[in-house]
Amino acid sequence: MNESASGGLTGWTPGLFDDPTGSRKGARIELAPDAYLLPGLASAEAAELFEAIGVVAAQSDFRHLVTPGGHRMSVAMTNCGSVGWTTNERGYVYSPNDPATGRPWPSIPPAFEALGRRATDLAGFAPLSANACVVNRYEPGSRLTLHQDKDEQDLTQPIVSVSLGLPAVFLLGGFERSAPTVRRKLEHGDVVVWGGASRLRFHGVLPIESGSHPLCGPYRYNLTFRAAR
Ligand code: MD3
Ligand code: FE
Repeated sequence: MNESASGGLTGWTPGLFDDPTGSRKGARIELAPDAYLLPGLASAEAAELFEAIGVVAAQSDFRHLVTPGGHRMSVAMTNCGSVGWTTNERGYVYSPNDPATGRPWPSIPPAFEALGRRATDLAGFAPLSANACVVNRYEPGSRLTLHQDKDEQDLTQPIVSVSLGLPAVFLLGGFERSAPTVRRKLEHGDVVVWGGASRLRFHGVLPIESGSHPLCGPYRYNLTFRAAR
């Protein structure tokens, strides 16, 4: 791969970190400058996180947003925090209220806060002061096309992503949509932290394959902790 075109993506070493016996756990894998995969970091607390997702969804249920272009997103989402990511007539916005309920979004569960701090610490970033958490729910076939996360006010702070349930293949790109991408498998309990030089990289998720996960059933969940406001 051409380094300048890819913006410094670190290639995948097949087989080295994907040992099902658990040798991936505890590693810190640099995906690109300032972008780290922490395999299995959340696996021990996955049941607690999954339960907390249920508490959030009981107050603000999952919904399929319609993009400003008029497309129904295949990923269902909800939020917790002092603001949540949603759409309105102006486009994508962080809003203090859930438009579906008219009420504030549920608060960020303590288990999310603690994991966000631990992840930024292990990845070598200053502790994240997240005030928004986007919760994505993928069913088989759901995907996320290449995009940048750039609606947050403080782009100096990283984003922490936590994967639960069915596995996914995510795409990590460069700084233009047309730049080359690398594929990477994300499994239950995996955490990714990206900031600094990689904060505005394009990224996406390939369509999820159907399956059944012992904790999460037919779904993949992804939490992203953000400094949005
Ligand atoms: C970017 N969600 O909600 S971030 C989103 O799996 C979103 O649902 C993804 O993108 C999901 O906006 C999780 C995946 C990711 C991983 C590594 C990155 C994005 C990255 C490294 C650099 C830049
Ligand atoms: Fe994103």
